[in-house]
Amino acid sequence: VTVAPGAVHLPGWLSAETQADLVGRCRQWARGPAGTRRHPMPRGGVMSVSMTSLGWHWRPYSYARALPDGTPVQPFPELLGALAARAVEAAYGTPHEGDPYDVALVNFYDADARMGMHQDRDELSRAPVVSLSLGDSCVFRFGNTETRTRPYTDVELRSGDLFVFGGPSRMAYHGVPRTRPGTADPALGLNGRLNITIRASGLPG
Ligand code: MD3
Ligand code: FE
Repeated sequence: VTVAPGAVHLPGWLSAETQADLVGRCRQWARGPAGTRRHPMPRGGVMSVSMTSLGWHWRPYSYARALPDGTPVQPFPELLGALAARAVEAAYGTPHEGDPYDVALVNFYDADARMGMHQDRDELSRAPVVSLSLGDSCVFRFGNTETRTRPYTDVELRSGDLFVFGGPSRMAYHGVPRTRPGTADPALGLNGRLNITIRASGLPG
């Protein structure tokens, strides 16, 4: 389903097996030395979403090779690079060309977590962002490139959904106004929502 030019939503793209596999891997990544953190925001407060960065460390609002305390970032899993290439091809029907995928951000949402409207502009590359959702459903708000306010479209994201944001949608404002606690399949064993975004930093190797 094309939601806007370059924004393609493929519901249920991940098999149940791949979803369960990714949940297990996210748990491992979150437990690593460069694992989950809730970032402080420059204007005060702390993000309600817990994040783990792979490949490059995202700290508001730039990428670094290591955490502020010097802990090295965990490597970018080639599994996610391969998944991103398949995702772009599934969404657009053409192979991914351009900057290689080298960053993944794993976001964990508990029942109260939200993400305010923002643009993703910390990457030097304009390669599409690949988003994979696991666990609880959420309301995903897809806006415009000019303002963080209306017009926007609310889309329900469910476990297994793929969303690819490229072209003119790459710089659109977007956010997660709420999740739907308790909607995850109990068999997945995840209490909350995980979102994996796979990106090209555009930074040198
Ligand atoms: C549209 N994550 O990590 S994924 C983020 O569900 C982020 O955790 C949300 O926004 C989440 O920055 C939304 C969907 C998404 C991700 C990246 C985008 C939409 C995007 C980049 C450009 C435009
Ligand atoms: Fe974002």
